[in-house]
Amino acid sequence: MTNDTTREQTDGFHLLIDALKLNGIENIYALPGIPITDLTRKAQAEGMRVISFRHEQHAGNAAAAAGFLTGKPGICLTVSAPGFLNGLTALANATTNCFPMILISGSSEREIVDLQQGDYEEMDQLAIAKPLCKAAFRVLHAEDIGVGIARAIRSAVSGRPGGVYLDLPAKLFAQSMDAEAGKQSLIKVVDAAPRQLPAPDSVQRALDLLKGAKRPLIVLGKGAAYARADSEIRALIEKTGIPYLPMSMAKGLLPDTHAQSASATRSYVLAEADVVMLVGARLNWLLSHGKGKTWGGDNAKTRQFIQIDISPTEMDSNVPIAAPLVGDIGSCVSALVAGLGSNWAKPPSDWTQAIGERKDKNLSKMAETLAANPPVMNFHSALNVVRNAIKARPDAILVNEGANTLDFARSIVDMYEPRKRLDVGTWGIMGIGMGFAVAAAVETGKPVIAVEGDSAFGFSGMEVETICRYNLPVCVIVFNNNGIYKGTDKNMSPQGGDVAPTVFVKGARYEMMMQAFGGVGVVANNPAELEKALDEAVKSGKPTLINAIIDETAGTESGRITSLNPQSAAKKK
Ligand code: ADP
Ligand code: TPW
Ligand code: MG
Repeated sequence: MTNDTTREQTDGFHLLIDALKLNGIENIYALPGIPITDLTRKAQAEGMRVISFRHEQHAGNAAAAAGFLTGKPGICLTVSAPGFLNGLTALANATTNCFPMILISGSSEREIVDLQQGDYEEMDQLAIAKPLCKAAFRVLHAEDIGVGIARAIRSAVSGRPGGVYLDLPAKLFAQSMDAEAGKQSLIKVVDAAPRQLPAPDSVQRALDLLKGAKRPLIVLGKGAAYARADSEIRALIEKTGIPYLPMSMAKGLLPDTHAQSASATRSYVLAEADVVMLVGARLNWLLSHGKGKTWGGDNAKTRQFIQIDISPTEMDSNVPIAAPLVGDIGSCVSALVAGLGSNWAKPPSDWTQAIGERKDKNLSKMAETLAANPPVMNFHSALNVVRNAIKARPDAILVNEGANTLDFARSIVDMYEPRKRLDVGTWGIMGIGMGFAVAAAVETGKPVIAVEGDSAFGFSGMEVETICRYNLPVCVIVFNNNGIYKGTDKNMSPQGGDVAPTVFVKGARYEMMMQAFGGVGVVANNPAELEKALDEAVKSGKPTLINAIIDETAGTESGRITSLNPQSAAKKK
C-alpha cells in the first residue's frame, strides 16, 4: 500500500478558483444557490472578489462590460436552469456585441438530465447555450477543469471576441484529486488573443484606395475601442487628415471635440463620402447596412469601402468591400500608418472645408438649444448638465440606455477618453444599465454616471441595492418622463380603462429606491438642482439616484429610430 490517502488533496471548487486566478481573473459576478453557493464562498475566501447580484441578467451584463473594459473575459456565475436562463440574455448580448465573457453555470446530474427523470432544476443547458454564444463546453472531471477554463478564455478573447458558456455539473465541484497533480493540470494561457497581421497586399490595396479618394471618411466602431490601439488610431487619423465618425461606444477614442470629428455633420458625410474606411464597425442597421438614403442614394453606386476587421467573414455582409483588411486593428492600423509615406496628401480642402462649415453651423445651433432653460426641464437642458460633468471629469464612465434619453445623450454628451461610454450596443437592448454600472465601478474604480430612461432603468432597478451594498461610486440619473418614449399616450379604447401601454405611474419617486438601501436619493426639477446633486455624487462617490423630472411631452416614439416602427415604415413606402 502506498500512503496516497495522506497526500494533500484538492477538489473541483479549488481547481476552478485556482485556474481563474492563474489567468489573472480576480472578479466573479454571481448569484448564489445550489450548486454554486459554496463556490462563491470559497472564491471569496481565496481572495477573489465576488459581486453578488439580485438577478442573473445583471450579473451577466456586468461580466460583459468587464470584458469590454479590461480585454479579459468577465465571469458570470449562476445556478442551474432558471439562473442559467436568466444569464443567457446577457451571454447572447455579449456575443452580439463582441464582448468577451464566460457564463459559468452549475448544472444538474447528467445521468438524470439525459434520461429526463426530473432532477432538481433539470435542463440540458449546454445544448440550449450553444446557438447563443461563440463556444460552449462542459467539464465532467476535476482533472479537466484547467483545460476547460483555458478553452473558455481562448474562445472568448481570440479572433472576434464573444460569449462562452461553461457547464459545470454539481458533482464536479466535490470531486477530489491529488493536489500536486491538480496543480499540474492547470493551464496559464499564453497569448490568449494573438495579434493577427494583415497581408501586405491587402494593406497596399487599402492605401491605394484611400490615396485616390476625393471625399474620404473613417468610421470608428466599438471594435476599435476594444482593440486598445488608441495611439495607432490617433496617428492614422491625424497623419491622413481624414474626417472621422465615431460609433457610440467609440466616442472618446479621440476626444469628441477633435477638429477632424465629423459627428456634428453625420448625415452629410455619410451621404457624400466616396471612400469609407470602417475600423471595427459593422455595416449593420446602425449604419443603415451601407446603402439607401442615409448613404446618399445614387452615391452608393460609386462609393467604395475599406473594412478593417478581425473576422474575415464580416466582409461583403451587406455591400461589397473593395479593400478588406483582415487582422487585429492595432496591426492593421500600424501597417497603414507605416505605408502612408512622407508625402501623403491630406484630403482635398473642398471636402474638409464643407464639413467644417456644416459642423460649425450645427454646433452653434446646438449650443443655443443647450443654453435654453425651459420652465420644465427637457432632454437638452438636463443633458447639458451631464455634458458639463463629463467635461469636468473626463475619466468618469457614462452608462446610457433608453430611447430619447439614449439618442440625445449620444449626440449631446461629448466623451474625451477611450472606453468611457457603455450603452445599449448592437441590439439596442434595455436592461444593461445597473449591471454595466456595477462592473464599470468595480473594474475601474472611477466615478460612474448612469443616464437612464425611466423605462430602461426599470429593467435593472433592483440592482441599486447591489450598488449600495458594495458602496460603489455610481450616480444613476433617471430621466423621468412618466413612460416609454413619453408620458402622454392615451388609451385608444372607446371604453377607456387602463392607462396606455407606454405610460407609467405619474410622478414616480425613483429616488426613494436608492434611499431604501441607504444611498442618496434626490429629486431634480431643473438644471441647477441636477448640477448640484450630480456634482455632490461625483465628489462624494456615494451611491446616488437623481430623479430628474423631464417634460413628459418632450420625447418622440422610439427616439431617433422611429422609422423602424412598422407603421412609419409603411407610410414611407
Ligand atoms: P459598432 O456597433 O460600434 O459599429 P460593431 O460591434 O458593429 O461596432 O463592430 C465591432 C467589430 O469589431 C466586429 O466586427 C468585430 O469583429 C471587430 N473587432 C473586435 N475586436 C477587434 C480587434 N481587436 N481587431 C479587429 N477587429 C475587431
Ligand atoms: C429588452 C424596447 C426600446 S427603448 C425602450 C423600450 C422598452 C424604453 C424607452 O423608454 P425610456 O426612454 O427608457 O423611458 P425615453 O427617454 O425615450 O422615455 N425590451 C428590451 N429591449 C428593448 N429595446 C425594448 C424592450 C424599447
Ligand atoms: Mg421615459
